[in-house]
Amino acid sequence: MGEPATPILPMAFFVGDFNVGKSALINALLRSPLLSMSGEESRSLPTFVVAGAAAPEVLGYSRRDRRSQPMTLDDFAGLRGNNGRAAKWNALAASVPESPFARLALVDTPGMSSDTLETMQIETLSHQEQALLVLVADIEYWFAKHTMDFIAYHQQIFKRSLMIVANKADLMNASELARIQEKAARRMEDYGIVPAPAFHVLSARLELVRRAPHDDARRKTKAKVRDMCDISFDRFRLALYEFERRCPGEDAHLPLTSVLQSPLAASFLAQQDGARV
Ligand SMILES: Nc1nc2c(ncn2[C@@H]2O[C@H](COP(=O)(O)OP(=O)(O)OP(=O)(O)O)[C@@H](O)[C@H]2O)c(=O)[nH]1
Ligand SMILES: [Mg+2]
Repeated sequence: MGEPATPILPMAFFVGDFNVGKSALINALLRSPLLSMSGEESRSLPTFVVAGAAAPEVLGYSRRDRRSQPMTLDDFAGLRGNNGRAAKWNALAASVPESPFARLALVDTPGMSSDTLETMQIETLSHQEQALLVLVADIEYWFAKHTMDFIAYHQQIFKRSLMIVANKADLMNASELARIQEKAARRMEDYGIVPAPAFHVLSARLELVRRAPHDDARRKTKAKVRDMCDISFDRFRLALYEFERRCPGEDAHLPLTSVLQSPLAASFLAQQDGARV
């Protein structure tokens, strides 16, 4: 109503099964443990993370009155899983100085079961050209049929705006990793996933402590595996920068409330609501 239209921010949606490391990947990109990670199934709230000023800012989008409300970092951190307090909110947003992306919002989404091809109901996202889908799989399940079904399904919707991450590569040995990497495109194409999307085998865990070479997780991982994971993570990071660069727009930080109001976020949240009914 007389206000300037909210700009459409590019957004990378991290999507995948429970516990595959969606939140860990975003934390690794930020190199900061902003989002809670857990080994248990948790329907975490969709969380939009953008770059912001010196001090972090967080807010919740209230389910009842559809308004954004500021919250403290402690409250934000306490909203793990789908506990009673989380039910009040539809989504969370955070702006943090650690984000290396000028405009790209990193969107953590609730885990879902790829086994049953549960989806996020994202068939009709408006401004889909500004959205990148980062499909995250646990590398342990790379050879499972449901992993391929999951990719095939989302590729039909997202065409080329799709990227695959096989996470937890630190749990494999170097020759297994090399074999998976080498054959990934062929495996997807054999499955009818054509053209095969970009594929990244990496480790969020190792990346999170990349600047801490004496950290146990890095020390206990074989050098060859570590190097493969680091190189692969750098490529993944670069691919996200390239996506951001391809999306039109200015590099100015928006107020956090307008992140959730941007048409792409709004259409994502509307569909999530529908999915929960
Ligand atoms: N070994 C290993 N473990 C990881 C890696 N990334 C994440 N994890 C662990 O996997 C578990 C799940 O990580 P999360 O980031 O919470 O996974 P998620 O996909 O966000 O899970 P939900 O939000 O519950 O769907 C945690 O215990 C993490 O510490 C990794 O690269 N290597
Ligand atoms: Mg999570």
